[in-house]
Amino acid sequence: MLVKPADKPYNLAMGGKPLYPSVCCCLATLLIAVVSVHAAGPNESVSKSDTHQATPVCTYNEIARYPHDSEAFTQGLVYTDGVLYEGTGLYGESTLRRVTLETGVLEQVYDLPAGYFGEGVTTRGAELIQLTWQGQVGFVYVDDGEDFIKVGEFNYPGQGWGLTFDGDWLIMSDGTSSLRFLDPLTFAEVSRLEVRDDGVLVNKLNELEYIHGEIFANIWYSNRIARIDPTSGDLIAWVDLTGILDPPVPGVLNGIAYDKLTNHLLVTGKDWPLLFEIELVDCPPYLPFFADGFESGDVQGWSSYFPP
Ligand SMILES: [Ca+2]
Repeated sequence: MLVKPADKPYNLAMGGKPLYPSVCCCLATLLIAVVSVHAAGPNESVSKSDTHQATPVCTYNEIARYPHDSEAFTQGLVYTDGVLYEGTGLYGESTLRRVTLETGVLEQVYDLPAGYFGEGVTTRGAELIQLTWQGQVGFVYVDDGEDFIKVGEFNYPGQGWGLTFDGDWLIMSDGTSSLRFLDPLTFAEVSRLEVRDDGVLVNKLNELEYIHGEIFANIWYSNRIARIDPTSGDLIAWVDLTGILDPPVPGVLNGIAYDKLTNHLLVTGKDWPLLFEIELVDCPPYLPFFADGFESGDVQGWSSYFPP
């Protein structure tokens, strides 16, 4: 029997990850943010020297808000060349979809087999890649404008959570503090990166987006997004989206896409009725070594293999 989030806060019957945060978790997270000048991962204890510099916390300006399918259990979001793709989860309900940003209208939907719980989605040239949570399989599709056509599969150990592409490597989260870098041709793991906030591991890295040479990651059960240096794994800043959906719904923030033409982020959450276009403010600048404009979804080193 499938357990929907409206029926039960934790899908323990599926042996799965809990779907909604508890009030305690939210209060604890808030308390950490208030009492500590060192903003840390929401699920980590904080024990640092006062000589350490606090991690900056970015805020945001809302540019626009768009309708979003309130039954879309968002697990992946990517915006490429003006096209918004979304992956949704839950057993028997998982999809890959192309969506009109401004209206939220579903242009195209691909239903995953009922035994797969869809997770992160990214683009790699003309192809879309989608993870599954515990299925240990990823799917490769092409969008021919009318249908999503599945053209391949690959396997990986453990769980699949978020996915993005930096032009050279696929970057994948698995619910821990690790990010895996995968060869985009063979899908073999080539390296791992541990993510830390001032030395403290940041767990539950979820939906990802590669932006201006940085990795942005939703933190599961949190209203925060981590900006991660892909070389060191160190946090550059937090992005605090607390209160962006008012009134809130039980589903958590999960979905980051990026419009490189406007430098705006597109963010939403699981079963959220709205998708927000935002700009970051009070933020440290993007990493200085990256200035050629490459973003997730573009093809850099692999262009000879994946024509646009
Ligand atoms: Ca994304």
